[in-house]
Amino acid sequence: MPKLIKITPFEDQKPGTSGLRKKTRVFMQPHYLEAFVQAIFHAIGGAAGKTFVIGGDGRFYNDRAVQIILRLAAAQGARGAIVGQGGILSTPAASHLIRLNETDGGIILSASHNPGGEDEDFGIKFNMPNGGPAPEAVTEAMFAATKTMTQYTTMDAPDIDLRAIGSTQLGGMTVQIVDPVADYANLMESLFDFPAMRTRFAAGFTMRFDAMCAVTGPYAREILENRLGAAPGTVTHGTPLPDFGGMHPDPNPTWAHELMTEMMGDAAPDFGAASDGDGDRNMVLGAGAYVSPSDSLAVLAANAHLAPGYAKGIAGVARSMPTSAAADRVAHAMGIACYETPTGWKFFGNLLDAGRVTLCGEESFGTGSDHVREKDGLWAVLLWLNILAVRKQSVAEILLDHWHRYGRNYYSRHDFEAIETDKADAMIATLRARLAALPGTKVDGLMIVAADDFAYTDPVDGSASQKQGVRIIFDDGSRIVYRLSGTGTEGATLRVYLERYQPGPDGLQRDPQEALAPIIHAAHQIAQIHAHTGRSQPNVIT
Ligand code: G16
Repeated sequence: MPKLIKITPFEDQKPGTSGLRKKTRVFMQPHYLEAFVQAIFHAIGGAAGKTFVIGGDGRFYNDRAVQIILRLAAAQGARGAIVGQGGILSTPAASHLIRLNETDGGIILSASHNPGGEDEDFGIKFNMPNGGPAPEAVTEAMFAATKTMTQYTTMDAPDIDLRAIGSTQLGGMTVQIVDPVADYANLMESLFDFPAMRTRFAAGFTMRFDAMCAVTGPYAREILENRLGAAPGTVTHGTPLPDFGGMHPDPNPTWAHELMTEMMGDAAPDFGAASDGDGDRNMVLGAGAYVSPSDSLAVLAANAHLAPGYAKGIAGVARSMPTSAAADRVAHAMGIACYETPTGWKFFGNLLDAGRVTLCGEESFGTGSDHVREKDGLWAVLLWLNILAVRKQSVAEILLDHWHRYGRNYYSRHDFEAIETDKADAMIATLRARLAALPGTKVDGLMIVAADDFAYTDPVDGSASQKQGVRIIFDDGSRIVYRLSGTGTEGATLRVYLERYQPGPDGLQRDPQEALAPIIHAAHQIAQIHAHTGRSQPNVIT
């Protein structure tokens, strides 16, 4: 029997870049998760008669949250729920299940790359029937609903056994527990040249995949070790743990330091990769070679046709504004469209649905294609593997060849984490107030030719988004972008994105920090980072 629970509305349930992310204990408060799920149902016109995919990255509270969501959905007349066994689904696998089963959307539980545990982070987001994150109009409707949410409907029912694959009933709702890996692995096999990759592994090609004790472990083991024949032990930290083994599951040089050390060492495997908490991010490395995410997108765009799923070519490429313009150069040379969107995978959805682009990527270690509507860590790793298998060159050789052909967009992101929010806001406000006066002025001898706050109008549905990052552009095309992260849960994170183009053929193999040094210095001067925040050094550099 459905039962109505009266509550006082929560005032802090505003979704950020990718859903609602908070400390786990915030979500564990009575009624907190329920209120947000009720707001999701409200924003999509109710749950009655609908089917949803439900799953998460296995972090602390994942299992309990799945049970809560199932009870709300069943009590409100949902027809069905497709749940990953154990409540587990990587974000790209959830996106695929939504599309494969043509459901009315899905609820994904994850705080992505943020640490997990009772004292760490938790998150929830809704994905649309196209498999992609809810666009801003829908997340705004959810937020509006939370502000007046005075009741929700649930039911008294015992927990479902999430480990038992098969169908069961919860009230009038059919709950189908599915293998979280199989359909996703089949999709990958349909896109890539598995025989070529198998041959390569059989010939002694070596790889390390660091799953960071997060959700991709079982996916990577099945695909890399079982289906492609990579040596057992290729996948490390392959068992998902509720606290990710205390690791920070963010695949970047700072947090995936174990993999970095191995790949930069004397006994490095041929190829290295890591993924994040929910499996949508990736970092890619060769022996002695780090591939920046912006370069990765450009290399994948230039070589995608080598994989069977993209043999016909790609329609276009999209990147988030702070991502480097490396992919633009490839698109230009190929004569295909290139789009620049705000940060957030949700902004790629319309372009993918409309067939305007095939590949998308972001500097924040996200790459994907139109096979799902999320970024996809293992997909990117497999496309790289496919390219390596066909070209029979090393990662370093492929990178160098790419830079010789297109020039190199030196790129780095400097993060200043856990700044006091009011100080970060004041810094950005001061910067915004100065934007009109900056063009025509010099900083450290560098001439500023343009300064603005990025605004975007979606070319498909005309929706507009303002204030998506402050851009400072110099006369040689170099660029600084300042943004405050929309995914943190503690204070503010200032992201400073730095880029400089080197045409080549000389100067292509410098250390990015050294190549960008004048721009880094100018970035501190222009925004007065130390004066505003007390910080003179970033704590994460990617
Ligand atoms: C999310 C979004 C990405 C975004 C990233 C960083 O990724 O889906 O589109 O680039 O956050 O956003 P921010 O700079 O606002 O922190 P994920 O992997 O956290 O879901």
